[in-house]
Formats: sequence, C-alpha cells, structure tokens
Amino acid sequence: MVDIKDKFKEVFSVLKSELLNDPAFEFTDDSRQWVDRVVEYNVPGGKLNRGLSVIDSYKFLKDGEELSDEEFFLACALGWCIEWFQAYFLVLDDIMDNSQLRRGQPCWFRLPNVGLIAVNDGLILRNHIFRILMKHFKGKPYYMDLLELFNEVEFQTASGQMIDLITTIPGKKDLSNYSLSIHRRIVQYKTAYYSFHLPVACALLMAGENLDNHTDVKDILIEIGTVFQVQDDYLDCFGDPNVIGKDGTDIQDFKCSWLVVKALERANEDQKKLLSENYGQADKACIDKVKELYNVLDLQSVFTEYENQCHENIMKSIEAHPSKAIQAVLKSFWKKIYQRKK
Ligand code: GPP
Ligand code: MG
Ligand code: MG
Ligand code: MG
Repeated sequence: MVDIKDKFKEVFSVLKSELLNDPAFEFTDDSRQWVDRVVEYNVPGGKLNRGLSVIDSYKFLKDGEELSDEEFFLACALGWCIEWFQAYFLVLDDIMDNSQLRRGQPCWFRLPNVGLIAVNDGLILRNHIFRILMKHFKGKPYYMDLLELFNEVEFQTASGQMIDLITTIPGKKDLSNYSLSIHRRIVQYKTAYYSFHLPVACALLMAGENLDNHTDVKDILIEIGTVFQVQDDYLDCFGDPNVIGKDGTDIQDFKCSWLVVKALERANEDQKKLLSENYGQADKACIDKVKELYNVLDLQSVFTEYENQCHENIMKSIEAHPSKAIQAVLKSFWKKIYQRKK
C-alpha cells in the first residue's frame, strides 16, 4: 500500500510542475530553474503536519468513507497550499529573526546569491498559493470562501508577526512590558490561525460546511495552536538543534517568549536585573547567563506542568464537542503535538 505521505508528495510534483509551466509568465530557463530551487529548498522539507492534516481532517468529516481520486487530489492540493504558506512565512521570518538554520540547513536567505532576493522569493511562494487555488478550485462552490479564508489568515499571521517584532524594537527594550496576555496575543495570531485553524477550515469548506457554524472548533484549535507555539518557544532554548533543525534566537532577539514571561513571573529583584542586563544581547556569555537563570528558576518543570495541564483542559473541551467526527479531527491534531520534541 502506498503511504499517504508518498501520495501527498506525488501531488507536490504535479503542482510544482504546473507552476513551472504557468502560462501567465514567459519563463526563461534561468527563471524557471530559480523558481524550481526556491520551491524545492523551502516547501517540502518540513514535517508536513499542516498539509497532511487537511487530508486527515477531510477523511474524518466524511466518516472514514473512501475518498474519490478527485477528492484526494484536492485535499492534497489544499494541504500543499498550507505548506506553501508556511514556506513563504518562514523564508521571511528567518530574515526578520536573523536566523541561521532552518530544517537542518542554512536559511534560504543565507545562501550565496540569494540574500535579499529571498524577500521576492517569499512573494513568489505566496503567489503560488493563489495560482494553485485558481487552477484547481475555480468553479467550486467554496472557491470564494477559500480565497477569503487564506486572505484572512494571512492578515492574522502578519499582524501577529508585527506585534512579535515591534515588542523588540531596539532602544525601547523594556521587559516590564512582557506579560502572558501579550504573549498569548502574539502566538494566537502569528501561529495558531495558520497552523491549526487553517487546515481544518480548508477541510470543512471542502466538505461543504459553513465556517460560521464551527466557531467552537476554531476556539479549540486556537488553544492547541497556542500550546504549539509555547512548545516552540520552549524548544528554542531547551530543544536539541540537531532534532529541531533550527538554532535558537529568541534570547538574543529580545522576543516576548513564553520562557521570559515565566522567568519574569518567578524572578526576584536581582534575577530581574540579571535578565534586563542580559536579555536581547547577541553576546554568547549573556545568552548563557539567561539560560542559566532559566535553569535556576526550573522553567523545564514549569513547562512540563503547563503542558500537562493543557492536555487535561484540551481533552475535556474536545470530549465536550457534540460531533464524534470533529472530536476525531481535534484529537488527531492534539496527539501529533502533545509532548513533541521537534
Ligand atoms: C513563528 O515564529 C511565526 C511565523 C513563522 C509566522 C511568520 C509570519 C510572517 C508574516 C513572516 P518563530 O519565529 O518563533 O518561528 P521559528 O522558531 O520557527 O523561527
Ligand atoms: Mg519569528
Ligand atoms: Mg523565527
Ligand atoms: Mg520560535
């Protein structure tokens, strides 16, 4: 039996080849090769959880019924649109966060001959989404809803990214502004909508549902997405770079990370002083001092406790949902991320 992931990847090849032969642009050999490299380097190399979960969710919504070839292809195409979305965000996020590594290799903009061309490559990746949607979904009754959904979620993500970035403006560095409520707002917008709400919303639209009738599902997905970004913040400091495939940058970037918020909650005056002197400095010695303080404050246990508490709450909310199919969708999401190490 061919694995779902293999079949999903076959759809990637089809979509890529369509994009490289898009009649709306007169490709030269060089430009076609460039786009090919941009896509290959940035789109397919992640865990593919977001993309695969569109297929998963759609299957649950169809109560396990066998999908037709067309339905399977379309669910994969929507899954890939989300993976393309992610690629577009990451290419730009790595420039903004001044990162070195992504998925175990240098960030795209770090490559010789790429640099800030990566900004335009991000835009090209973004446009690919709408090319894919137009080619495969135009004429479907839910086409307009899909367009609106992707636009809405892009706005939410860019707005979350904005507050993530403006909290770190040099010269204004003031840790007393950092709180759980600001953190929550950042992660809800920059991560939860596109990573969790979007895949399920795509599957719901394909299944003919009206998203206005599913705000309860959205709320639970936002909760799950929030935990996912707290884990990302945690792994930024405590994860193994060989496993997560990226280097931590939150301490030197002065990010409003869950860890610094928790450290501030627990620190005494001296420890707060140490934080404000060392947080947001590129110097390795400063970064190490912050990490040492995180250890002294036992943030690893604080995190484990938080994750377990969320597990209880989220399972309760899921089990309270009236639809077994939706429960299955949500449980499968949660199972993929609970206690994740990458
Ligand atoms: C993740 O934050 C957030 C995004 C990838 C959204 C970016 C949005 C844009 C509009 C560009 P992060 O910086 O913590 O992610 P990572 O740890 O993977 O770099
Ligand atoms: Mg970022
Ligand atoms: Mg980043
Ligand atoms: Mg991060």
